[in-house]
Amino acid sequence: RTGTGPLDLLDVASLLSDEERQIQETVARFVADRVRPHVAGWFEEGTFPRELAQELGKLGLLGMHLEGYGCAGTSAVAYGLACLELEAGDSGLRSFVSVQGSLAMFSIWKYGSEEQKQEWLPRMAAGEAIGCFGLTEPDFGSDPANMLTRAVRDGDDWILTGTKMWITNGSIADVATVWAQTSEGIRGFLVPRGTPGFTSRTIKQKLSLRASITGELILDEVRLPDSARLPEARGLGAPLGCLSEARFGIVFGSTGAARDSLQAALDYAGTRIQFGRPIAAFQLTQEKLANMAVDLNTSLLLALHLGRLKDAGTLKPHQISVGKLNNVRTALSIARECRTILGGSGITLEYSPLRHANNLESVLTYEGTSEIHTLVIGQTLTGHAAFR
Ligand code: TGC
Ligand code: FAD
Repeated sequence: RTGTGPLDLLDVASLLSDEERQIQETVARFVADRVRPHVAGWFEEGTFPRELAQELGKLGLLGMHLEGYGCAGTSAVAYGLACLELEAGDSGLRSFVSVQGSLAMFSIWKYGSEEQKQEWLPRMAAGEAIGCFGLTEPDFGSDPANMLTRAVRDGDDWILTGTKMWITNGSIADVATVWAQTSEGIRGFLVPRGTPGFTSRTIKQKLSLRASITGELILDEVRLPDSARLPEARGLGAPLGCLSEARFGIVFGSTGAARDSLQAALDYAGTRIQFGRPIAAFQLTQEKLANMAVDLNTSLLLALHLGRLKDAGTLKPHQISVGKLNNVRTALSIARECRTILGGSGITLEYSPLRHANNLESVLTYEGTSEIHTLVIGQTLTGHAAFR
C-alpha cells in the first residue's frame, strides 16, 4: 500500500484521511484476490475479462469521482488512490477504469443531455455497459485538432465518416464517444454498438498493455439523430477537458506500477544469494533500491499534491502535465531498473517489473506523449506554443 512497509519512507499514508485509506485498502484487496493470481495469464493471452467490469462497478470504481447517476461521488484523491492500486495490479486494468470513468462516462456527464445521462451513466457505473473514447486517428494522434473524421448534417440527422485508431475498449464497447469535425468545429457524438455503418476490430500483436483490449473504430456513413450529439461539447477543448480527468488518474496510477515493481525487486533481492550473500547486501543493489524509493516517494507526494489541488478546484492542465510527465517516466525507469535486480528471472511473467515496464511504454505515449507534456510545460514557462 502507499502507506505501509519500508517503501513508504516519508509516511505519505499519514497525509491521507481514514476514508481515503479505507478506499485504498478495499481496492488493494480486490486486486490481490481477483487480479494478481490471473494477470500474467491475461497478459500472455492478450485478453481483458469482461466480467471484471461488473465487479469494478459493484465496488463503485466506475465513474467513482462523478456525482449522481449511480456514481460514487468520491474525492479526486480517493479516485487517484484507486487508480494507484489498480495499476499496481496492471496498467490494463487501470486503463479500463480510466477510459470507462474519466473519458467515456465523463464526456456524457459533463457534455451530455439529461436523456443521454439517464440512458447511459447508471448502466456504465454498474459495468453493465462499456464505453470507449474515440479521439485518435491513424494520421492524427498528438494533433487531434486536424482530425479527418467528419460529421455532416443531413436534415435532422448527422452522417459520420472516419476511422479512430488505438481505442481502448474499442471493440468491446456498447457505446463510443466519437469526436468529429463539423462545419461549426469539433463536436462529440454517442455511437451505440450495432449502429449501421459502425464497425470495429481488435488490434493484435501488441507488446504492451496486453491485458487490455485496444481497437480501431470504422465509421462508414453512420447516420445518427441530433439527439446523439453531446449538446454541451463545443470545440477541441471538450475532448481535452476529458483528457485532463484521465491524465490525473495516470499521475497516481503509474506510481502503483512503480511501487509493485519495487516491492518485487526488494523481495527478490532479500532472498537471492550470490557470492554467499543476499544481493540486497551489495552496495550497488542498495543504491538502485534507495534511488528508486526516493523517486517513488517523490512521485507519490506530487500525485497527492495534485489531488489536493483538484479537490480544491484549482488544478490547472499544465500542472497535470507536470505530474503525468514526471510520474510516468519515473515509473518506467523504476520498472526497468527493477528488472535488472531480478536478473534472468526478470524476463518472465512470473515477476511483474517487465510486464509493468512494457505497459508503461503505452502509458508514456497515450493521454499525451511525454514530448507533448514537455511542450505544454514549455509553453507555460515561455508563453510560446512550440507544437506546430
Ligand atoms: P489548443 O489551441 O492549445 O487548445 C484547444 C482548446 O482546448 C483547450 N485546452 C484544454 N482544455 C482542457 N484541458 C486541457 N488539457 C486543455 N488543453 C487545451 C484550450 O484552452 C483551447 O480552448 P479554446 O476555448 O481556446 O478553443 O490546441 P492545439 O491544437 O494547439 O493542441 C494542443 C495540444 C497539443 C496540447 C493538444 O492537442 C494535446 O493535448 N494533444 C495530445 C492528444 C492526446 O492526448 N490524445 C489522447 C487521446 S485519448 C487516449 O490516449 C486515451 S488512453 C486511455 C487509457 O487507456 O488509459
Ligand atoms: P504521433 O502523434 O504520431 O507521435 C509520434 C512521435 O512524434 C511521438 O514521440 C510524439 O511525441 C512526437 N511528436 C508529435 N508531435 C510532436 C511535436 N509537435 N513536437 C515534438 N514531438 C512530437 N486514443 C484515443 O483517442 N482513445 C483511446 O482510448 C486510446 N487508447 C490507447 C491505448 C493504447 C494502448 C495506445 C498505445 C494508444 C491509445 N490511444 C488512444 C492513442 C494515443 O493517445 C496516441 O497514441 C497518442 O496521442 C500519440 O499519437 P500517435 O500514436 O499518433 O503518435
